[in-house]
Amino acid sequence: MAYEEELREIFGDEKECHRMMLPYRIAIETVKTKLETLDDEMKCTFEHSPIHNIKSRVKTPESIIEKLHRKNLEVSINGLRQLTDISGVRVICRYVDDIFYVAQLLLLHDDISLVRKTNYIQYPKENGYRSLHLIVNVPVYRKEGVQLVPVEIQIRTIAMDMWASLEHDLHYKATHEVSDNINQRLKKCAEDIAATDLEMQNIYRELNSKWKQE
Ligand code: 0O2
Repeated sequence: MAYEEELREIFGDEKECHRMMLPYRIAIETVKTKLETLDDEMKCTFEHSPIHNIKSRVKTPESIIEKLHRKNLEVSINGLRQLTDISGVRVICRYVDDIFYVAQLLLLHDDISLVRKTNYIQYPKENGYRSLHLIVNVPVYRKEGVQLVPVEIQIRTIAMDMWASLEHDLHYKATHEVSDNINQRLKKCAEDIAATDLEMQNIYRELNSKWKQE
């Protein structure tokens, strides 16, 4: 099937596409509201805001079709329903401890169910990538009834986000295959950043316990 045909087959015209992607946008808003609320609560209770900022995106039709091909899935609505990262939320935390705290608090919500957790912090990817990934199902209430929508939540520190953004940018901008030497240097940057993250975490813990004692 030609690319234009595939797009039309799954997403229809612009209006149909907008309606079809609505549950994915609602699921993102639901997760963002929960995260903002828990951050607010932490601020009020502990005078510490674990979340630095939140980004989100709904995968574009083009990128959905590219992924269906890459994953060898049927290029159809059924194939699309097997993707778990159409709704994506990225949570940027201040310290490493905050990542696990935010994840733990979010998963306490009864209406959120965990589908998959991948801990790329304890087990970084071969290239040095670090983040905590959660796939959760979120109920979206519409006039047709309730629909469970998967959302991919990536939780990482400011420092991990800096590495991931630049690494993505460098690979995207590269005009030819990136050499082993460059990959090794990028991995070393990720390791240095991870060590800095831990030291910042330790400094925070030390200062915080002192402030608490005063
Ligand atoms: P976008 O636009 O950010 O969504 P997949 O890679 O999705 O086919 P899997 O195993 O489901 O397979 O995904 P994984 O590895 O858990 O995480 C996918 C997403 O995590 C990626 O989304 C990136 O956002 C991020 N990610 C994973 N590995 C790396 C990495 O090595 N470097 C960087 N910079 N980001 C990474 P997409 O689909 O690439 O794009």
